[in-house]
Amino acid sequence: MAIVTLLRPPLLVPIWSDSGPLTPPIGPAYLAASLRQAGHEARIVDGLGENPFQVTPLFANKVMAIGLRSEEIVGRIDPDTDLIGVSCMFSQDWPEIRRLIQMVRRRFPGVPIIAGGEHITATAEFTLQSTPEVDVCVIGEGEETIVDLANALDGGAPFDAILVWCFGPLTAEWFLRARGHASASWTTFRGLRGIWCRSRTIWAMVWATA
Ligand code: B12
Repeated sequence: MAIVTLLRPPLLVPIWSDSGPLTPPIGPAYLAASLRQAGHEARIVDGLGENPFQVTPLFANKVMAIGLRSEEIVGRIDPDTDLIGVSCMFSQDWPEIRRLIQMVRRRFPGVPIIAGGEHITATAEFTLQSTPEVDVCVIGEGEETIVDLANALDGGAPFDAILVWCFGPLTAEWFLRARGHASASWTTFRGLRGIWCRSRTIWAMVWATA
């Protein structure tokens, strides 16, 4: 059993905004349910929901972060966690999410960090290039992929036995292909970093081992 902690960042809105949508973290909830069904332990730190009335000005007072501050989110991560997943849904949140990820990496130097969500799906290659703290970017829906990753980490699916989709270096062309086919590859988790997503029915696969 792997202990997986899923992080939802605070909500960022312009400083002039008079509201921010308070919504439940459905994506992380789905991931947590999948992990639990697969026998793993899943915990969510809901950066918005755990303190929805706290407002923190950020970035020279241009935006407000609603919810927990990133430092507080990091403080709520279980020290025994085996895997940390960060949900990145909105691109406007990315500058703060990146700061959060960097803090997580400092606090948990040996724990794999995976990122997913709408923003990551659109910018996986950029994320890997610009944010070395991220080990894996998951494209698209993450329910199956996160279980695969937790299984791999847990030893249930030995890395060497995992069938992977390899598409070579992460070029722009490669990424467009991945996006176009709503699919991805596994090139990571043992030192290598990469993009991984599942849709084995569509992708023209090259089978390989990690
Ligand atoms: C519902 C919705 C809303 C709702 C609720 C938003 C919320 N805070 O939850 C409302 C109406 C409030 C809303 C508002 C906005 N939205 Co909206 N919204 C959606 C919509 C239609 C569905 C999102 C959803 O709930 N999906 C269902 C859940 C289960 O899926 P999910 O969250 O994506 O999670 C899955 C994967 O992403 C992945 N995943 C997610 N996190 C993680 C983490 C890890 C570790 C892993 C491995 C995987 C993973 O696995 C999950 C399970 O499959 C999407 C478009 C779409 N079809 O996806 C746009 C979308 C997310 N919204 C978008 C935008 C731009 C906005 C607004 C900024 C619009 C505006 N100008 O005000 C605001 C921002 C609001 C905010 N900051 O909260 C864009 C985001 C693009 C971007 N790169 O930033 C999208 C993609 C639409 C689009 N194509 O333009 N939105």
